[in-house]
Amino acid sequence: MSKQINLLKRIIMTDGADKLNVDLSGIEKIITKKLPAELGKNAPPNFPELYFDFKQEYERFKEFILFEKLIGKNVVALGGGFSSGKSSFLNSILGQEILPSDIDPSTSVPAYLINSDETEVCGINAFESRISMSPEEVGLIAHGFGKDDEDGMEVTLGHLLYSLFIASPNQPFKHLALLDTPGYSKPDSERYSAKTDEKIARTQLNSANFILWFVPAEDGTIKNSDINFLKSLNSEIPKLIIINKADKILPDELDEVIDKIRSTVQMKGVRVTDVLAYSSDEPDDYDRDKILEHIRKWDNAVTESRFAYNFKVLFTKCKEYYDSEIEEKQRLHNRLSHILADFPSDNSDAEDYLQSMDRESVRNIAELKELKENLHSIQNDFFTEIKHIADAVSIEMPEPSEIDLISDKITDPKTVIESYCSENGLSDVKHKNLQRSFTELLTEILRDVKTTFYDVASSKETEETAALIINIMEGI
Ligand SMILES: Nc1nc2c(ncn2[C@@H]2O[C@H](COP(=O)(O)OP(=O)(O)OP(=O)(O)O)[C@@H](O)[C@H]2O)c(=O)[nH]1
Ligand SMILES: [Mg+2]
Repeated sequence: MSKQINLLKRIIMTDGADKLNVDLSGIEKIITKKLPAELGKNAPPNFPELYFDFKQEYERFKEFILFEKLIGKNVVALGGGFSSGKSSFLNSILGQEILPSDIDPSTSVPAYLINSDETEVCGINAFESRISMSPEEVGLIAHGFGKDDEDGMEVTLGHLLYSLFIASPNQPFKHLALLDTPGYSKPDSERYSAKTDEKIARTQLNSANFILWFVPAEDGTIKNSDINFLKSLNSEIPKLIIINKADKILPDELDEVIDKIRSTVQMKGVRVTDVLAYSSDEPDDYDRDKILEHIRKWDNAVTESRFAYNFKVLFTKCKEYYDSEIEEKQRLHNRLSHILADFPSDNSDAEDYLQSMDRESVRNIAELKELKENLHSIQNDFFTEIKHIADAVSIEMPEPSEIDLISDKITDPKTVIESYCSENGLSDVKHKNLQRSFTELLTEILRDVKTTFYDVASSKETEETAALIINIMEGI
């Protein structure tokens, strides 16, 4: 306990000496004041969720500033249900029991692991100060100060920390940050704070460049909640499913589970790189080498930071909403103008009423257009400010003028080919099979060429690629 108290003192009594050296007040004013005040007017119905994700993305961005060794690294995030063995997997890959693992939910703070010549551990507290820690102290974070008899709640040091950074020579991937996250589901959600909830896990995984998703082998299948969660993640981020704790079932059963999960994810439309088996208890017996091969490939992949794309989602969704509202009001205005043009002259009350409706729709259109312009100017202010900060700390970020060029709708080739086929009457079974294999091939090739291809390729280019493939298919 005295060790915990000592760490607690350092977490809460920090003098702030190791604070951020960049001024974030301008950007935070935009995020917390200007954005909700302006965009909150006539906002899309899902604005609260979009705004939540946006703020979370900003928290991820801040982590890169707080721990500058993350800059330039590809992030591989580990996700999955609680106790699916994420932390044990990392310990086993590192050959070092650095992360706490337990039958109870044990990871309460997201932890980034990077390669470094020297071992260094630090945590970020609620005041955004850095607290240096010893590797042994990482284990203390998950443990509490004893459960309260009344509600069974336990306060842990994890409640006081935002994130952890562990640099170690045992982390073998020089260009990767491995991100251990708290399980997205908890056994008894009443007892766990919102801090560890599904939404946070989602933004953590969506900010990553690659995802390892853990499914315990003894579950025998992939849960619907996992499928729904995976589907809610950006489909462009490569995802490798790991059937973990493979030692807990018989080899024959394992083969069946792998086949079942492969077909389930395919049937449910979740695009995954592969489904492989692992055991931290018996690492040599399963697909360790294949998993490491994927991770090594990711270590050498050239990726683009996801920040700009993820920040843009909020602006894009608001713009799409304004556009659809403008379109609807425009249609109403056209219809009313049409009716009023031939309106019988003997019914002036009705005509007055329709005219006032028409004036209202014209006013609405003007207001929405003004909101759209404001939106663009806030987008510009936001990206100008964030670029300024990003430049100061060498985080890659496009110029504000380039933001509009980031593809709004990320088009996956399968969808493009499928819609092309149905529009062109090519949807018979034979073509469907061909279509699937070509799409898989295309997806695979493009993923190897450049993971972020779809972030930068305009949908026209993707469509042209798809059309070319269909031409080849028709020639077979
Ligand atoms: N038999 C077996 N048990 C394992 C394996 N991997 C993890 N475990 C056990 O499963 C439990 C949970 O492991 P963790 O590594 O803490 O799981 P986690 O996904 O990090 O859990 P949270 O951080 O709470 O979400 C622990 O008791 C581990 O000892 C494995 O490969 N085989
Ligand atoms: Mg864990």
